[in-house]
Amino acid sequence: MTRFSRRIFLVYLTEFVTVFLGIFGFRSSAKGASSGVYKGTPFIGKTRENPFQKFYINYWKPFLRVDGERWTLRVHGLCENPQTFSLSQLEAFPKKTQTSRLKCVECWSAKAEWTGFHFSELDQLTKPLPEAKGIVFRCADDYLEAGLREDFLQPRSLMVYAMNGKPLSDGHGFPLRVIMPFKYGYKNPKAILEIEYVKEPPYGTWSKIGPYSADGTILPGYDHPLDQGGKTRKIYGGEIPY
Ligand SMILES: Nc1nc2c(c(=O)[nH]1)N[C@H]1C(S)=C(S)[C@@H](COP(=O)(O)O)O[C@H]1N2
Ligand SMILES: [Mo]
Repeated sequence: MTRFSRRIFLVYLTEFVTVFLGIFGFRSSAKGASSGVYKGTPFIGKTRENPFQKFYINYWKPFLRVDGERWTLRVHGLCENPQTFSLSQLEAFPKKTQTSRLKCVECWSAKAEWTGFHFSELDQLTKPLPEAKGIVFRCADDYLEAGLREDFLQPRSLMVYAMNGKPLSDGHGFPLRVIMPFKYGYKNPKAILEIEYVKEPPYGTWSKIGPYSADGTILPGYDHPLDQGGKTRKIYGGEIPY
């Protein structure tokens, strides 16, 4: 082998090993998540296994957990004062706590007590321009969701960092998520990294692919509450009040 072809060979070998490890590394983490071996792996993924049977976890893609000490929330776009916040700055806003049900468009729902702050706290500091009608959220798993600013300003919409009295778990969206109980789960982005004020909300990850509406308001139909044994019941549209 000439020196040149040996170098080419080594480059190919390195690439092959990287791809091979990439595929199997990913597989084993995905398998870990679905068999409930969730803690102890640095990857966060989707799971419905114990201990998550009373509140499933949905994530678009597996991702490395967010480091709360280094994490900052960047708020930018159509506003006078783009700003970056640390978690402790967000925790210093006036606290709001509410119990509400999260309803996935796949039919299950589950209930929790959520604590955080109202979106208007951010608005007061960042001062969105009058044309900023939409808000975009970009998340750690490459998920994107968006909506009308007027919906985020509704009294039941919350920016949440704690669930049932404890900081959000990685699975449920550490360090920051949206809770909007009158919209389907997919309008409740988790593990938020960045917020952008825009003129018009674009389609989010799910409404771009699937038959899910961009608006995401809960429609009349049926629900299967996990905390009540998944029994079928009728719902009437909007927030499920029980
Ligand atoms: N970052 C991110 N947020 C997300 C999702 C996601 O895939 N990635 N899935 C959404 C969907 S479809 C649902 S039903 C809820 C589920 O919230 P949970 O995982 O806390 O039960 O999260 C929403 N937020
Ligand atoms: Mo969902």
